[in-house]
Formats: sequence, structure tokens, C-alpha cells
Amino acid sequence: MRNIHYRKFCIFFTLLLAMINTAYATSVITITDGYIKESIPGTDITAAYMAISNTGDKAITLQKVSSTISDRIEIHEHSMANGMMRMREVGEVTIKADSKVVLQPSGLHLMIFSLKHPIKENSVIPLTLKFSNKTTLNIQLPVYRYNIPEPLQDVISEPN
Ligand SMILES: [Cu+2]
Repeated sequence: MRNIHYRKFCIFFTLLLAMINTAYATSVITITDGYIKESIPGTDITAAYMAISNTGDKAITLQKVSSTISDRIEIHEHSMANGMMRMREVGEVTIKADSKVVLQPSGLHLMIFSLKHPIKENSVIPLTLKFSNKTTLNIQLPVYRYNIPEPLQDVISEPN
């Protein structure tokens, strides 16, 4: 019973915030500053970034990301290994209680593979985020040009 009520509350909040600006929130999770980079001509991959805030008193994990534009979205992290910038899949991201995690160029990011069509600046891309507290957030991210600020090569040279 309590759970059903909570979900209704989340949906209400998500819709309300979607109308006001590009922040998305449940009662404890807030997504801000989200964007996707324009896909690079000739490739079918790109990356998405955002800040995820958890104002609750328990850690919450982002477990899965999906979208109509791709069947393969992974959570990645950049790291330095032997002086080289590398990316690896981390599977999920945990946001500690009362904390914020920022997905940003050269750090954690959402790697989007096998785009079903190229994505261009001035469009908006839907993403669905599934969290460990049984919350699902549907968000819309603006598309920005790829020439800011992450080195292009990091997106192209995806190690498998
Ligand atoms: Cu990546």
C-alpha cells in the first residue's frame, strides 16, 4: 500500500518537474544537468552525462539505463592506466545517502552503442533510469554538439 502511494508521488513529481525545467526527481533522486553528445558522423555511438543527487538516508544504485534510440547502453568509467585514458564498464553507479554523483566527460558516463539513427543537436532523447529502490525515472536529455569538452578519441576508441 505504502509502495503504491510512493510511486504515484514519484510520477507526479516527475511530470511536474518535466514541465518546469530539465531537472527530474523522485522524492529522493534528482537528475540535473543532463545531456547527450551529438553522434559523431560515421559512428553509431555516443555518450550521455548528468548529475544524480540522492537526498535520502540510504544509498541508491542506478542499475539500468534504456532508451528507444539504442538497445545497448552501458555505464562506463574513464580511468588512467599506464598513462593512457581507458574506459571500462562498471555495470552500476551507487549514490551514497545524501550525496551526488556526476557523470561527466573524462569520468563516469553512459555509453550508448548501436544508435538506431544519428542524433543531432537541438533534438531531445528519452532515457529510462532504473534504480535499486524500485524507482524508474523517465528523462529527456538535450543533444549538444560533440566538440565540447571531452576528447573525441575517447568516445571513438571504445575497448571491448
Ligand atoms: Cu565509455
